[in-house]
Amino acid sequence: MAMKILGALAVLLVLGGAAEAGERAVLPLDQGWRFSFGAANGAEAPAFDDHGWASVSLPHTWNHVGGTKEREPSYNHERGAGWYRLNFTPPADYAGKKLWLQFDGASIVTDVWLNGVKLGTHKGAFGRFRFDATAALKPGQANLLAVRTDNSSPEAANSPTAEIPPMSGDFFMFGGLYRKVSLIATDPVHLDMLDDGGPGIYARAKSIDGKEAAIEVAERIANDGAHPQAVTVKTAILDESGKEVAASSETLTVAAGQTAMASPNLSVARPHLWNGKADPYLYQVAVTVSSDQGAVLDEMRQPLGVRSYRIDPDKGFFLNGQHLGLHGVSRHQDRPGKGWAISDADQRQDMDIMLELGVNTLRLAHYQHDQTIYDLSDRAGLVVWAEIPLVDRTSPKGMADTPPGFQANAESQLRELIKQNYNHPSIFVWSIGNEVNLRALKPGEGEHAKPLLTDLNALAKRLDPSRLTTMADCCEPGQGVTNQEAEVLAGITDVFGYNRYQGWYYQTPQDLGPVLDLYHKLHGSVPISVSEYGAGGALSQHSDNALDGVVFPKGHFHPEEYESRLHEIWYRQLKARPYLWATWVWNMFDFTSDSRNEGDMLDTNDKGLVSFDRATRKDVFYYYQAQWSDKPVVHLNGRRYPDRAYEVNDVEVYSNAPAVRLSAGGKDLGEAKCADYLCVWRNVRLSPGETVLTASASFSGQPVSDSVTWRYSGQPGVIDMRAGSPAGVQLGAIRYGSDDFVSGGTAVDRHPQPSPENPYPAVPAVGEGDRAVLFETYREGKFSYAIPLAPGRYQVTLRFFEPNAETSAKQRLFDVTVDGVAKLKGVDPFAEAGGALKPVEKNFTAEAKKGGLNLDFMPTAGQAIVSAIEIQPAR
Ligand code: GCB
Repeated sequence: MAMKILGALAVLLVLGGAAEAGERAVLPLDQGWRFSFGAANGAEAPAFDDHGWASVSLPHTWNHVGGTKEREPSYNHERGAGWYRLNFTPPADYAGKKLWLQFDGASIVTDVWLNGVKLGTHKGAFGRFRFDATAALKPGQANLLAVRTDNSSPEAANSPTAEIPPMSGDFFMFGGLYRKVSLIATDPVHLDMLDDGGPGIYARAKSIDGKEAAIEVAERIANDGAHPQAVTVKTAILDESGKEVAASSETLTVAAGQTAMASPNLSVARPHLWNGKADPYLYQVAVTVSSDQGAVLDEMRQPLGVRSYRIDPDKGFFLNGQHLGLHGVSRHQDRPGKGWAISDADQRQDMDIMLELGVNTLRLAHYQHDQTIYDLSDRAGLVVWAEIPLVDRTSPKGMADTPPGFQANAESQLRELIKQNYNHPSIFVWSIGNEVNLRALKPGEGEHAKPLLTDLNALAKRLDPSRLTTMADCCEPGQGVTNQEAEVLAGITDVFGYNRYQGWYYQTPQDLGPVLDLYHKLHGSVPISVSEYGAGGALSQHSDNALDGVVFPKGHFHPEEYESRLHEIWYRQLKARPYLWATWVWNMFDFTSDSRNEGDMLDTNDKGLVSFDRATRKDVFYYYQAQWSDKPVVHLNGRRYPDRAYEVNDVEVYSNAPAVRLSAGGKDLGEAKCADYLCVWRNVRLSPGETVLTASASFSGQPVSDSVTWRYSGQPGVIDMRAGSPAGVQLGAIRYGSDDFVSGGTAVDRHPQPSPENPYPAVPAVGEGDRAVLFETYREGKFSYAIPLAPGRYQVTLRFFEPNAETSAKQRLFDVTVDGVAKLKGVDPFAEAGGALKPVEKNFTAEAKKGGLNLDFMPTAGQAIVSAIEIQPAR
């Protein structure tokens, strides 16, 4: 790009580096700011004394939320006005230039003053915007830039954000100048700087055949000079080596104070297609605006990818005529400590990790991201879903209809999204909303989302007829999802996305496929995708068998293993549905959500495949990497759960090898075949103390292996187990593992659903002391435990109770048998304890055979029940 970027600004230093003819000079304004949070009367005036203010550099936010286990002293979730002041001296030879202040993104409402002169206000936390600073700026002298950014909650009294989407959302709205600010100098005649933050050049391949691509370009040339200007606009298409492969010139006269359009049509012979990750070939559109004397007035380059695509409701996504199965992730733009104020290096690291995972599509949720990530996507060949932050609501709280101010801002954010990103070949769909039928769940709070969505869709089609529109739905009823009040939104946009959490927030993980089939059938002509699916996974929380207990989505126990299991079940169903045009995991990284208090973190959504600090790839990361990337993957699960509750464990590996070999403590345990990228060795017995497990496979003769060290500190032949719970617990000297080795029955947790306000809801205690915790969960029904004990005689203790206070004796009767022989007969917990909610303990000895100890719980009335199982070798 013909741009000169001046080095970091030293405050009060006159900067050198004049803009040469035709070059835009870009002066980064990232250093030397003063900052203060809260009202600061008169802070826009140059004479205002900001000595007491903090010294900060950009990107910056005052908020510090998310990614911690405790409230730390640095925690700051204050929302309101933050003031920034910068004293700077731009080069003297900017005189006579047009000068623009560019903000790459500032949150949420931004007011800008230069030398006490108000330049303007921008509303919206994510778009780029520019103000004309020419009249107020003093080249070669000290200038004072004052900026107020206000991220007040839309629900605060007299909030300036009251009509700016998003009204709410599962992500924290950080405040401040969280992206770059720069001063750009152009000639008075230039490519339009005030076109909704767009580049002023908009190029697309209008039609493509094997022989040529017709490229349509729209260029906006603004004349801010006092006289009409005759200009020649040269448009060239350069190939990757920089060679000109097509060019055209147009001469026009731009009236003073006006903007004129040049609309060249070019043709690229034998176009080299932008073909996703396989070949993300980029051309550039180079536009040169020259005066009639031949002097270059402005120059700019934009990326151009020549590609075509279509999305079929039954067959999915086609790029350049070829089917491409799209699999990827969603991404938010925050980091612990930094919030949204992340660096270019952070953006690149995120992209590197996503590419390491093997994604070929990205949903950049729930708003416009920084240009860096779209640029990187262009170069990596990713298929991007880009969206505006119309989340949860289409109107302020309590209003059913969208008020005009809200509509105007949603439209303005959509214009910014589309114009600023029009030239990115990676972007394929514009999304106009996320879960805006959520409120319809609550009678009386519902909204009429359709009028706004219909208008936004039409606007997107007008601004960019070459791309498809989409949106993400949360709540369409169907298949057991009974929120019948929710509006059906499928069909408003060209294609559609369903955010689905079967098995996490509702229903079971197996319910995902059937509900998609239903929607596919109901909306046969609408291509559908799964725009979100995901589960929480806490790095420090583990389960011996996560599917055998109750996991509360809003609770404090989100075992990492549960996240893995759900993804395995979900993704198998998604892969089996070729009509889905794409799927996106929610989410690539854990992210800030101040409404959450769950898993092992505060203010954090832990559905990432990678931890918030990007340091830890959770096990499930490798499940997807094994199937999406070209990398040979052998990953042993469970490295964050090295202290095992049981002597005998299943060992799992994610791998893209057909089979993997395992050794434990140096002993070869043989090969396991990998079905659906998962290779499992059942009932691996650990030695007392440490056992090193090593999994290895050969990839075209190259060995790849992975090791973990597990420890078992209990006694051989001892099992202490909580039934119905995915979590173990230590009670005095006894370490109980989670529910395991079981088939049948239902796990029950007696706690009410936790909430952020009450993450540990109380439950009436059964029994006294520590042991009461065992009776907070149970398994009931008809069920069996096949406990992998070595042959021998064992002492068995079972603990249970009658959970139903409204019952009486003889309502629940069951036997417990071992290999068909009754050890307990006609157990009646109510009768034995003399009432409900009272603990019962039963003991017997039993023989384990070669296949272990098989306990069968056989109801004869009602359902069998057990809360704890304790086994030790009989003396
Ligand atoms: C959704 C939302 C997303 C949330 C996610 C969750 O459906 O679109 O913003 O973060 O659910 O984790 O609950």
